[in-house]
Amino acid sequence: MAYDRIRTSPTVIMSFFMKNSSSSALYRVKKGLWAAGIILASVLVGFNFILKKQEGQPTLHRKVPIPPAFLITTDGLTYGGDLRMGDLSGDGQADFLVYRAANSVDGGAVQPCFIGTFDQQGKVLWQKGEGGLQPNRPGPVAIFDIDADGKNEVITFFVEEGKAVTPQSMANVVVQILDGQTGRVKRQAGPPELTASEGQGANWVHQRILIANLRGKATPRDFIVKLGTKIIAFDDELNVHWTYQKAWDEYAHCPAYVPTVGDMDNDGRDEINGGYYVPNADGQPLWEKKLGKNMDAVVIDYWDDPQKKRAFCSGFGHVMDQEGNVVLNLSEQVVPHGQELRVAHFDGAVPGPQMMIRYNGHKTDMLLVGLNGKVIRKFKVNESPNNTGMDAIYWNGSNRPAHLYNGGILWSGQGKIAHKFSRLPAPRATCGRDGTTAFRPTWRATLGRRPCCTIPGTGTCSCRLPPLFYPSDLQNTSLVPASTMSGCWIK
Ligand SMILES: [Ca+2]
Ligand SMILES: [Ca+2]
Ligand SMILES: [Ca+2]
Repeated sequence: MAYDRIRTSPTVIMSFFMKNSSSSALYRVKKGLWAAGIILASVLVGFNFILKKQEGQPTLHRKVPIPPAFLITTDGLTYGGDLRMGDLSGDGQADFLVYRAANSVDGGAVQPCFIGTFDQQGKVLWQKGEGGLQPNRPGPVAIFDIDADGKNEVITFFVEEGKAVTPQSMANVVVQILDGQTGRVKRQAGPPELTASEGQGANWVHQRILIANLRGKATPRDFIVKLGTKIIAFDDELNVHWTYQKAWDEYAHCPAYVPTVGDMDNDGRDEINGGYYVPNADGQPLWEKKLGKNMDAVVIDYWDDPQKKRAFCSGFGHVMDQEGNVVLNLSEQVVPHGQELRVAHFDGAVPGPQMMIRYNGHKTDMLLVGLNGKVIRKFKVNESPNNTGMDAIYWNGSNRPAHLYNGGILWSGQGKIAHKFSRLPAPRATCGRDGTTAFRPTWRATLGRRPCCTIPGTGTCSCRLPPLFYPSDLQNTSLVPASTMSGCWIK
C-alpha cells in the first residue's frame, strides 16, 4: 500500500491510498484531541465523503460532489479518478485533486493526462488535459510546496500534449511542477533518465512521487520516484540529482514497490528505504541485501533507539539499522508474506513502538509485534478491497494509543472494532479497457466460483467486491489465450 504524507501547516493531512485506487481514504487530523477524519472512498460514484469525529464516534460531516465536468463514464461506470488532497487555493483549507491516466493496464505505468481540482464546496479551481481512465494504481501526482514559497504546487508526471504513450515506456511523459492556484506550468522537464525508462509488471506499475529532503534544506525541496528497477531523484528545479539502479525485478523478489524516505542518521537529509537497499541522500547505497521475499511494505521510524530511526522491511519482518545490521528478524515462519507494515503505539498496555503487520499476504490476518520482537497478538480484520489499505491513525490524539484503519473500520490495538465509518459507498468493481493483459482470464477463472463481473461491452460491468486476489499474485499461474479473455478485473 502506498503511504503519502502531505504536510501543511497548521493542519497535518495524511492521505492513504490503496493499491486498487478505485477507493481512497484520506484523513485530516488536527492537532490535539479534536480530530477530524475525512474519507474519500467514492470516486466511482462521484462523491467525496467527509467524516468528522464527534465524541469519539465518526459521523458523516459532509459529502463533497466531484464537479460533473471532472467525471467520465467508461464501461457503464462514472468516476473522477484517483484523488489527492492539499491546499491549492492558498486559503489554509485543503482542496481536492482528481486525475486520470492515458492507460489503465495491469502492469503498466500510470501516465496522467487529466487533472481537475476543486475545493471543499465542490467549486472548480482549475483543470488540465482531458479524457483518461481510472488509474490502475495510485500514480505520480503529489501536492506540496516544493519551492518553499509558502504556496503548494502540484508535482506530476503528464503526457506530452499531442503525443502518444505506451504504459511500458516513459517516452513522451514529462514531469511538471504546476502552480497550485492556477494549474499553470511553472517548470517542466523530460530528462533521458525519465523518458528512456521502460518496464512492466508489479515492480513497474507503482510509480509514486515521494517528497524528500535530500539537500538538508529547511523544508523538503526534492522528490524521488521509483520506476521499476530505477530510482530517480529530482530537485525543485527538476534537475536530476542522481539515479540509483538495482536489477532485482522479479515478482515477489523485487524491492518494495513504493520506497519510503526518512532521516536515519540525523543529518537533516533523508535516506531511502527500498526494502532490499538503503541509499543515502546522494543515492549511494548504505547497504544492499536481498532480505525476505514479498518486500511489500517499508517504513523508516524509531524502534529500539529513540535517537536513531530504523528501516522496517516487511519481507519476513525485518528491522535494519543504517549500516545494514539486522536489529530484528521475525522470520519467514512468523511473517510468511509481509503485505503491509505500520509502526505506531497500538496497544497502550504494552510499551511502544509496535509493528502491525498484515503477515499472510492479501488476507485479513494481522500480527502485532512488540519492541522485544514478541508477538503481542494475532487477530483478523475486516475484508477490504484487495485486502490492503490499512494505516495507523491517532484518532484520539498523538498521546493516546493509535488505531488501525482498514476498510472503513478503526480497530483498536486489542484487535477489537473501535469505530465504523458508516454511510460510505461500497467498493465497486470495474472493467479493464484492454482485452490483452495476460492474467485477466486467470483472474476471472480464479474467481470463477464467485463471478464478479459481466463481460465488457455489455455495459453492465459493475458489482460488489468479493474477497480479492491481487492480479500480480496470479502472474505465475497458467494462462489461457487472450482471445478468450473477459477483460474483467477488479480495480
Ligand atoms: Ca484551499
Ligand atoms: Ca510553492
Ligand atoms: Ca540522513
